[in-house]
Amino acid sequence: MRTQVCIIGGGPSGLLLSQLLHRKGVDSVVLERKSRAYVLARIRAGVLENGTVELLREAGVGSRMDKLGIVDEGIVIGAEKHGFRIDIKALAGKPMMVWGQTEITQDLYDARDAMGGVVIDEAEAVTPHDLDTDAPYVTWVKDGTEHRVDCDWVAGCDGFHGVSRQSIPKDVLKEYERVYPFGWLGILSETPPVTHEILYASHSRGFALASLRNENLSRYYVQVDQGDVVENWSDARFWDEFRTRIPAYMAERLVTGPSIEKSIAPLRSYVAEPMRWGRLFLVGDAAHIVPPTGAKGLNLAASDVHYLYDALTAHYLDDEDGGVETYAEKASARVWKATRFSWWFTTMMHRFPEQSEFDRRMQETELDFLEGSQAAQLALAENYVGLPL
Ligand code: FAS
Ligand code: PHB
Repeated sequence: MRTQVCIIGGGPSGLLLSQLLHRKGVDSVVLERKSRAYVLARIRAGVLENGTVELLREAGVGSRMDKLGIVDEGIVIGAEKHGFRIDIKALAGKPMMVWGQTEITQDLYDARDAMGGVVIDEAEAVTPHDLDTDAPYVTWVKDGTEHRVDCDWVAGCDGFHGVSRQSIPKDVLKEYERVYPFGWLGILSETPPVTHEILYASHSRGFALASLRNENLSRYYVQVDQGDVVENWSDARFWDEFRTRIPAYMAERLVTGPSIEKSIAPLRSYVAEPMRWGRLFLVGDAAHIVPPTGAKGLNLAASDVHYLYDALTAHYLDDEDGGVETYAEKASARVWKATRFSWWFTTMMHRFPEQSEFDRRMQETELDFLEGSQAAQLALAENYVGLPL
């Protein structure tokens, strides 16, 4: 088999890149190690930057989002007893879109099928070869048979635990990491959301977040200790804790119900460089992980896809390699800015074990300053809605 771009990973990064390239006549093969059902069962991101919304429309997968997605113009910050709103759209000039990653992945799978895109599921032992030559290739095993695809480029869209980043020599790869001493326990419940604008609540008992997927599907999170497990959290315990941490005016109207999904995600900031080695490009979670506080993970994946899509279409359609040569530098610069914002927002909003009284007062003062400063709110708004691509 031969293709122009071999894409390892069939999550949002891989499927979106494949879809965009195909619409420009650039051929790709997607190799995904899990089944579609497994990929679609993962509950992840919910808030889209404006740039991501535009890219999904360009890929031809925006119609359900435009019909069913919720356009949000602000967020609410909870500060122990009260809350205040930040008018993101008035400050940064653009709104956000609340539309679940699961829906995006479903739309991308459907679009790939409709265009006859090649997405090979349950591909085992996917292995890139000869990445530092002009003739890379990728092998995999499916139903016990080994397969090979020769290609011009390999896009490593295989997430944090994928094979692509591991293919960069140890003496070339530089890694930067901060692991946070807490995680997020998230639930989905078929209940009317307590708020239509995302709530980020800072409370002495810990952080909480209120989000939604639609008018009867709420997505809520509470900060939990590092190493905590879902088995420690009955629905009743979750609801009590969540109700305590959100502003009183929201707690009064909270509708609770059984969780239909409940999981704990660890929080880390992680960046790998370079995002290109030879004929391999790293895209999305394969290259970086951010704490979900700033709603940047999926959006950063989309911005990497934007840069690589531009680069590869210029390479094939205009015989121009400026984008290929500058992909790593441009994508990485934007990754670091989103990493900074996610770290800043996480540090301000969460309780750190053993934090000093001084640190606690700094957090309270940071929130107090944010509430009263137009400049501070503008800085948050610009980052939240997405810095320019
Ligand atoms: P993904 O990890 O989504 O996809 C990679 C794909 O590659 C997977 O399907 C995997 O099966 C496949 N793969 C891995 N190794 C392979 C191999 N060797 N061969 C073939 N295929 C392989 N982001 C937000 O913005 N907001 C959130 O609230 C949020 N919550 C999250 C909660 C959790 C628990 C996690 C883990 C992440 C969350 N994220 C959130 C971030 C998340 O949305 C990612 O940024 C997003 O999935 C990135 O997409 P991809 O880069 O495609 O990586
Ligand atoms: C979500 O809807 O899952 C969500 C929203 C905002 C975040 C993180 C997660 O910052």
